[in-house]
Amino acid sequence: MSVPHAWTPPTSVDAPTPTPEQVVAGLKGTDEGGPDLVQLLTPEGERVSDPRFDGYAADVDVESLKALYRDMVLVRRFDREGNALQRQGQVGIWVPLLGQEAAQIGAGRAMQPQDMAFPSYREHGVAWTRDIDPVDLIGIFRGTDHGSWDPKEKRFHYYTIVIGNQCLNATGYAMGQKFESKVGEGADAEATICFFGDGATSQGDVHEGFVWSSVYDAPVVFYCQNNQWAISEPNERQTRVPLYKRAQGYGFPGIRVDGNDVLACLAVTRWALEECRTGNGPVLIEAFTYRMDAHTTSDDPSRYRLADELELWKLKDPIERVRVNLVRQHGVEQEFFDSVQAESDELAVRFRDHCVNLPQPAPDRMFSQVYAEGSPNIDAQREAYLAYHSSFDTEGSLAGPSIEGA
Ligand SMILES: Cc1ncc(C[n+]2csc(CCOP(=O)(O)OP(=O)(O)O)c2C)c(N)n1
Ligand SMILES: [Mg+2]
Repeated sequence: MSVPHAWTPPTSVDAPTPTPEQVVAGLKGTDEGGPDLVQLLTPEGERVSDPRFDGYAADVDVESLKALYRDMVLVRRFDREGNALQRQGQVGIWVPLLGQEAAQIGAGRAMQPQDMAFPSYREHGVAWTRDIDPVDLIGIFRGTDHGSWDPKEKRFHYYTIVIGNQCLNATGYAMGQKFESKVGEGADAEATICFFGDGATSQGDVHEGFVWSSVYDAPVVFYCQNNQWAISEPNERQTRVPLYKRAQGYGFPGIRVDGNDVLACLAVTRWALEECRTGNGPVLIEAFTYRMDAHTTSDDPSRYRLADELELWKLKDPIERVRVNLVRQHGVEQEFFDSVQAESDELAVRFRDHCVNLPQPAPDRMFSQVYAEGSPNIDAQREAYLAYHSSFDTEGSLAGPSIEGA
C-alpha cells in the first residue's frame, strides 16, 4: 500500500485565495472604526443612541458629564507636565497618554471600589480614577521608586513594563475571585479589569490569559486600548482581523467601542464588568483610539508616521467632544471650563514640585525589593556595588548616581 509522504492541503471552494483587493479590504477593516463601533457621543459632540448601551449611561446627567470632563482635563494636564519634566531632565522618561483620556477615564469610572485593575505603563488616567494621587506615579519615571501607592488599598496593581504580562496576573487574580466565590449577584461581587495595548495582543502571555480565563470563566475584562501603534509598528502588522473579533476564537464576547468617547467607554465597561461579576466573564473590549503623542519621550513618531494621520485624529479629540456637548446641549458656561483649567494648572504645579523634591534613594535601594526575604546572591551584589560606590571619594560627576543630574 502506498503511503502518501507529503500532505497536500485540500482545495476548498469556500476558501478561495483572496484577491489583493480583498486583502487590502481586510487590512482596512482593522484600522477603521467600522459599523460595529459603539458610540454614544460623536466627535461633533452630539449624543447618539445605542439601544444596547444607553441604559448603562442613563444616570449620566450634566453634573456627571462635567465630572468626566474634569477628570480628562486634569489627567491631560499632568500628562503634559510629565513630558515637560522629561524634557527638562527631571525624569528619565515619561509615557504619555495624550488622546487616550476617554478610554481610560470611561473604563476607570465604570469600576466598583471592590473591582481590581491590572495596568500596563500608560494608565495614568485609570490610576486617577482609583484615587491615586498623580504625584505617586512620578517616582517611577524619576527612578526613585516603583510606584508609591498601595495596590491592595487602591485595587490598582503596579505598572507592568513587560508587554502583556499583566494579562496572566489579571487572569490568575480573577480565577482567585471565582474560586473564592466573589462572583455572583450580590452588591459586593467582584471583577478584574486588565489594560493592555494592540501590540500586546501579539504576545503569548495575552493568548494564554485568554485561554485560561475562558475555560475557567474567570471574571476578567480584557481592555485593549487599540491606539493604532505599538511603538513604530502599525496595527496592521499585529492582526488581519479587527482585534475585538479575536475573542470569538476563545469563546467569549468581544466588542469594539469608540475609545475617544468617554460615555461609550463608561457604558460598555460597566456592562462588561457586570457580566464578569455575575459569572458571565471573560469579556474583551477593544477601545478604538489613537496615541496622539510619541510612544514615550524617547521616541520620535515623525520617523514612521504621517502628520496628517494625527491631524485626522485631532478632529476626534476625546475632551473637545464633551466640551461641545456640555455647551450646546446643556448650556454650560465658560466659567466652568475656566475653573477646571485653573484647577489643572494647580495640579501641574503640585506634580512638578513633588517630582523635583523627591528624596534621592540610598544607592543600595535597588537591591532591597528583589526578594521579600533576601538572597545570598543579591546580598553579594549589594556588597560589591556598595564597595564600588564608596570608591568614589569626592562629590561631583563621579559621585555615584545622582538624581539631580539625571
Ligand atoms: C515582552 C516585551 N517585549 C518588548 C517590549 C518593548 N516594548 C515596550 S512598549 C512596546 C509596544 C507595545 O505596544 P502596545 O501593546 O500597542 O501598547 P502601547 O505602548 O501602544 O500602549 C514594546 C514592544 C517590552 N516592554 N516587553
Ligand atoms: Mg498600541
